[in-house]
Amino acid sequence: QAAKVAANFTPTKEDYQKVYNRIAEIIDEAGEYDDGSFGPVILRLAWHASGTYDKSTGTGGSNYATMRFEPESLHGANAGLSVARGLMEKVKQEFSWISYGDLWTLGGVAAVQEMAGPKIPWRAGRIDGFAEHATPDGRLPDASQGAPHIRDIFYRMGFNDQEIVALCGAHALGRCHSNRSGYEGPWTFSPTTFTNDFYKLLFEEKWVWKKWSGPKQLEDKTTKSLMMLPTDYVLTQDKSFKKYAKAYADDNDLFFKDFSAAFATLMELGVPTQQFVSSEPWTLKTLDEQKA
Ligand code: CCH
Repeated sequence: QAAKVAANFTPTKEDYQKVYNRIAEIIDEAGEYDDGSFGPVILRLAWHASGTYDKSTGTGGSNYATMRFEPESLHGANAGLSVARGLMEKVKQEFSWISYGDLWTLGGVAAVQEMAGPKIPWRAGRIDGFAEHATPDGRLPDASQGAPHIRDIFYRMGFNDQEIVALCGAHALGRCHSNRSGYEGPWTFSPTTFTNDFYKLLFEEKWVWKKWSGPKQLEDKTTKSLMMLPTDYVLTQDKSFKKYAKAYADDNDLFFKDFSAAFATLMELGVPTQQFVSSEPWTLKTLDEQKA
């Protein structure tokens, strides 16, 4: 451990695999928390740390891990992510050499892979920034809105319609918490396993507005135990989005391939190319693969 804090320590792929492994262990140590995994909330941290990117100004993105600072940490969209930042802080105590941006995005990669998702190619090289790099509120999507808003937000990051729809398939995982976003409930019956069920359910279930005092959200007519946000439902209503959502509902391999590519891009938003420690991305192993 002492060697790792020495100034001349240059971490290798193996060192990052050790960090990955520690995150993977923590994902599994959730006990009674939510559906028994910290994976979804760790994934959401990685996404919100990256999704602030604005291609026209080159600001935001994962490079500086600015969600550590107020007011970004207090933005409404980031409610509840202190849970994930706290878990990542435990990892940081053990591997002090890693930057927060690398740590949080590696968390996103570990979450997807450990929850049976596709492999996500990943590169190290983000550096810690300062409070003045923090981004203004309003850069992350508002779930109550429609297709124009989703396009405004994701086009600003540089994504196209196909990538938008692929990325939103992450809602196969996790749930909404009324004390965080105001919305309530999971999208799928297996919220800790990465699948294309989000798209399948969008088309197979009949979705009706939930009658409650909370924000407008949909529930499945059959069991009333699943939910969709207005922005999720738009993926079946907008002609261009619908084409991709249908394709992912019909073809899990296509979804995995497209999600992996779009998510790898998302994790690198805002990071100057010359900062990456390797030109070729690394594919890190799951805990299961290392047992074999
Ligand atoms: Fe999301 N997301 N997301 N989301 N999200 C929420 C939860 C998760 C939107 C809104 C919400 C992506 C895109 C969008 C996850 C990953 C991704 C919640 C509930 C809202 C609201 C938060 C709460 O109450 O805890 C909107 C709007 C969009 C796009 O328009 C993308 C892209 C990703 C990742 C690639 C994950 C995972 C969760 C579950 C978190 C948890 O704690 O279980």
